[in-house]
Amino acid sequence: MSTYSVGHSEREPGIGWKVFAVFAGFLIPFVIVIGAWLAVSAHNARDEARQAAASAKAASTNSSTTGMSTSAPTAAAGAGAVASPSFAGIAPANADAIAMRHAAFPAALPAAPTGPVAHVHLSIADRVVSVAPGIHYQAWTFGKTAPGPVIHVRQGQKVVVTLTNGGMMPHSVDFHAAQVAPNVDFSDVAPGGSKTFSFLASVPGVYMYHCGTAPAFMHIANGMYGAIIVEPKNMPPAQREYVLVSSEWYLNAPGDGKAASLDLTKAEQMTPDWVTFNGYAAQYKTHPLTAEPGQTVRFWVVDAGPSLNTEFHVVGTVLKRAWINADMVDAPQHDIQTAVVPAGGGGVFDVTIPKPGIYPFVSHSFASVALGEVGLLNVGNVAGTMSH
Ligand SMILES: [Cu+2]
Repeated sequence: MSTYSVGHSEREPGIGWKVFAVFAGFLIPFVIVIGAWLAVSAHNARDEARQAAASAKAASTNSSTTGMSTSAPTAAAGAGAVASPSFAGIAPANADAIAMRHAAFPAALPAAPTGPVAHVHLSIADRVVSVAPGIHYQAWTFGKTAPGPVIHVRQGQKVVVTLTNGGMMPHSVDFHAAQVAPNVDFSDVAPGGSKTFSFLASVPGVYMYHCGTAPAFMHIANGMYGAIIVEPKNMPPAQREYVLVSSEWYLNAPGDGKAASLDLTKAEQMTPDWVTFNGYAAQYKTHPLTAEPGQTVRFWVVDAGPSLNTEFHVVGTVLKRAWINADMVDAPQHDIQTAVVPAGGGGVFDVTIPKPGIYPFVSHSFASVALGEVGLLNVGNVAGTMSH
């Protein structure tokens, strides 16, 4: 028995190894087949991911170029869309000469019409505009420029707006100064069409106007905005009055050759190539605004966005009077260093500078200065310039 027992115990491993060998004979090929299948699946998955990324990029490129001129653009660039690289600061070799030749957007506040009614004519046109020295952009404009014309009316006037659409798609105009039913008065005008509506300029301030056609984000980013000043009845006097409209530009190409158009992904990510006062980077550095020592200079500032605020600041002085949010009914605040003008909002700021010199005005969000949101106020017609 013991032998048997021993023998039995000695024979058991032998049988086990045979069973294992037979089992392994099936198992090992099975594992190899499964492994090969997993490897092929992973390879296919990588291919599919690459194809999806390529399609997304193609869709993004399409929406940034041809999509801009279609009649049914969408608001979002699409999942996985990739922004084009930054074109910030690109300048041709003769950029300084181009900047000198460029006629600066007139910042001086135009006169308001007299009488009880102010007639405003806005013509929409697709135009190539310059946004920086030598940099061109295919814009949608009010009145052939971006920003559109400065509109100045007086509190209590009836504003009669005639909008004519010379563009390729429906557009509209939304006045932040108006209190009207937007679905009626801010409704779309078809290409070639025209409409007239009116509102009472009852609340004073400096307001944005813009195209409100969906997606308004795209229409604003393409240049369809401007400022309307509803001047209060009793404003303290100012000897110089300037209007500044800040905005961002998001380019799908450098724009130093062929005009760039909108990179919607870049706009969604709020990574502009240029940020400007009155549509052109640093134009009032080359062509400074002017004042005499001791004069009160009033800045009517609108931030058109579409997305970034302006932190308005004048270097070398304080904002003596500041109507924050363009609230012109309550008394102004005094002696402000920097005031936020929110995207879609406005502010009115008075400075009085006794000493001759060159005083930069900026958005103190300094990335915007680097991208062009800077100008100069030359007090006393002094020589030289000033970097900031
Ligand atoms: Cu529009």
